[in-house]
Amino acid sequence: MDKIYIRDLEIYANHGVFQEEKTLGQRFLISLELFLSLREAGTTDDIMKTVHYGELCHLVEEEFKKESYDLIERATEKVAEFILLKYDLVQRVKVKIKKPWAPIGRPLQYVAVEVDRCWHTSYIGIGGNMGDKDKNVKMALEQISNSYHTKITKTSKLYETKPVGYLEQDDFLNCAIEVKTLLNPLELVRFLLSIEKELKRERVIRWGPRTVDLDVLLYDNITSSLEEIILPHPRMQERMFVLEPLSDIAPYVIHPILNKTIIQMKESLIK
Ligand code: PH2
Ligand code: MG
Ligand code: MG
Repeated sequence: MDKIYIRDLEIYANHGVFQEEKTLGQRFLISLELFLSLREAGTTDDIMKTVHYGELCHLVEEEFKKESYDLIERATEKVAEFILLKYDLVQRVKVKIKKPWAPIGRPLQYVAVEVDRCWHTSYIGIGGNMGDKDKNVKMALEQISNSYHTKITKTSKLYETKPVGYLEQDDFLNCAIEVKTLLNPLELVRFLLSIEKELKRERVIRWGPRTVDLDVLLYDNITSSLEEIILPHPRMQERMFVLEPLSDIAPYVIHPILNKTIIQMKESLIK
């Protein structure tokens, strides 16, 4: 991927754990690597097709001075987030912040932290079979959209489906969405759980009735066996109520373990 580099942008600011650092301030050196395609700017000579690096530097300075943090980890995270939220063209950013005057009582060249952040693509399955199903699904979508860190980029049709697993319950309403998110998998699962909670989901019977169930199906090409998040979703290939909506928005996306497209998985489930 193409890149724009900014090396050692010098900013005087007030980050640090010690009170002297907060009151006196000190020098910080910010280095950035922006990952974006430069092809269109390169062929058209149009500044609108790239990032104006002068403007970026001034905005980063303003952002960096706005608040005083204890940790350079926090300050670095905020700069990365600011850039990814402000510039749609930038898909990934590396931010390195050096603190050459770190007050450790010994001479040193600098301490620094670096973070590497990007927009991730995830597919989420949504289902519900209690109360006003239409409204519950809509409210879940709205809550996801209202967050600053996750945006819905595709939405499938809504499907009325028969309950699978525990049969003594009402029909479900199911759909699937594609999101772009700054959250890591664990943060995404916890964010979705907080929405389930807000919509008054109570976990009583496994696979039983719920106002809204939000399942992370796929997250980039990641596989995970953590208890809190198994990726891809371990039962997605067995469930038509997942594959049907998902094939509306991601027919050719490949399951990273089964190595099959969503359409192929759907077809093998019919047969
Ligand atoms: N979710 C389940 C269990 N069974 N059946 C349908 N039709 N739709 C669902 O979303 C669903 C289900 C567990 O999450
Ligand atoms: Mg589920
Ligand atoms: Mg669930």
